[in-house]
Amino acid sequence: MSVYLGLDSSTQSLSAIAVNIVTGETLLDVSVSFDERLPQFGTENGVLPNGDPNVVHADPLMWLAALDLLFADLKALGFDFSSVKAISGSGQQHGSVYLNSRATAVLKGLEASRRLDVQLQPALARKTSPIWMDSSTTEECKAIEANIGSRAAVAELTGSSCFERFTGPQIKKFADYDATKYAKTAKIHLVSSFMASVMIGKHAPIDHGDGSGMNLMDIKKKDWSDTMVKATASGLSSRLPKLVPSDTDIGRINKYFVDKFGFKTNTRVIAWSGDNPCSLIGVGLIKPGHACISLGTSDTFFGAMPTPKISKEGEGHVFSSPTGDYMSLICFLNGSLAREHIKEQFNIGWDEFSEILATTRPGNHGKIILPYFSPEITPHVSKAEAIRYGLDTSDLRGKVRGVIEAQMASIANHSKWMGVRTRTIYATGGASANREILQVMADMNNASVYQFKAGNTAALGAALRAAHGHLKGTKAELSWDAVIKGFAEPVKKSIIKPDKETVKTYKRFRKLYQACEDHALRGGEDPSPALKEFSRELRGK
Ligand code: ADP
Ligand code: XUL
Repeated sequence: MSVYLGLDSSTQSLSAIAVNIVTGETLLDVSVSFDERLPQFGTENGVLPNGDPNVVHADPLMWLAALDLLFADLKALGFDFSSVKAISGSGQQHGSVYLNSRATAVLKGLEASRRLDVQLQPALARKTSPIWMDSSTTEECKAIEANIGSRAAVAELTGSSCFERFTGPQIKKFADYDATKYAKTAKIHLVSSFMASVMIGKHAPIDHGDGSGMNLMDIKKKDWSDTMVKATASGLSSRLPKLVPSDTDIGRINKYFVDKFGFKTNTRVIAWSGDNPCSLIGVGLIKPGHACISLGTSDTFFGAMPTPKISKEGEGHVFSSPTGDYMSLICFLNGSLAREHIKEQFNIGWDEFSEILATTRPGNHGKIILPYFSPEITPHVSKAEAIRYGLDTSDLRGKVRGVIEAQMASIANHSKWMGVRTRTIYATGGASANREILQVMADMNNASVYQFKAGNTAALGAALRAAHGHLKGTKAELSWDAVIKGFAEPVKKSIIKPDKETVKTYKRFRKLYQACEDHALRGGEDPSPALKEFSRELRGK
């Protein structure tokens, strides 16, 4: 059997997909939701409640408890762990885990009779992990950029200017404000390398893909940038794991998993990566051409790139891709949680949400909402506040359409810097199941949109990366084209075509949306008269 397992440790859940690379079958697709299955950790949507909306942390022990639970679920389903040749994984990007000097011994000596979270607890130098939703490090970003010289210089060096959620600024904050605990920190992992460390029973390296999201890696040399490391925190260099290419075999599986679940002792582990680099593979974007929009907890827009092209506006990122090339990425924080905010405010289900989208008119009668229910990453908004133009707070139908049109206009407007005319969009992530949302995506971008069979393309990408990495250098080596064939392909029949009339309406809408953004964030002209005019035009149609 040529079975490969991909795990995805995301914001709200841990998922697994297993594939048989020879027969082309997907053998399982399961998930453990943190809020539902691990209520003892007290999370809301996977994160710890905090009085300060800018501070967003999670408990790394919860991710381990989820791993025990997920594998127990697979065992109960009768999954044959001994058939797995290699495992890889995907982690929510940027989040960091701080381990003390006991970690090495703890990782090595994991006992199958005891829970993972209980065993790892004494190895934590910091109880909680700041994750990608944290936006509390503006000061640190400014300080690092000043140390380097400018925002543009940091972007040129690392592929992104300093972002609050990126690991470097987060480490700086910890080192500056919690110096005692920082002194006791022996290794700082990303979510991906932390989970991989547990899988192999020793400190795992960080792959180039996830390493790109730290403001610490030289994006062209694909090695730690001494300049960035020094500008971030003293003594950081020795605390960083090694960097490796994404297809590196990082070791055999820890005995813990052999004894407890029945993996073979020679099951290999391939370096874990970030969820977006994994999704790039999971949707088959191994070459430039198409773009993918992932509607997960965050909404992301990404695509493959042969050489690094950096956003002048400082909004996007360049990451190393699992194929060894590059990928571009833009992240919008107010994704699923903003959609859910409206759904919960009016206590409706996704069916009703979709029905409203299907029965309301594009352009929303000139009503616009800037959906910053949480501080936003793109565009940069530090204060959580949804801003409404002509939209009543109790207007259910207007708000449902408003939030989706806002999200899709924002993605279309803020991805212009890539200079790519996107005619085909691959949609993935939990909300890509919703075809009414995808219709707005198609119309706003004047592009055809396709869905995927696998809901979780990050876990699928991890499974395919496991196969690619494991077979590399053997007689059975597979090209990326061969690896993705039959798995990471959109469902042809799922095509959603743009509607010509709506495309025209949205061309104008995108400009008006931009005007609202300029007014709210940059002191631009009041767009209300133009919105009224737009509303009159819509009525006349
Ligand atoms: P992540 O991997 O970031 O944890 P997922 O990609 O699994 O997130 O997406 C989960 C989200 O998908 C849920 O939070 C929910 O808001 C959204 N979702 C699920 N079904 C639908 C639907 N039919 N319409 C819109 N959103 C949906
Ligand atoms: C990407 C980002 C998010 C996380 C969580 O830069 O912050 O997409 O990876 O999914």
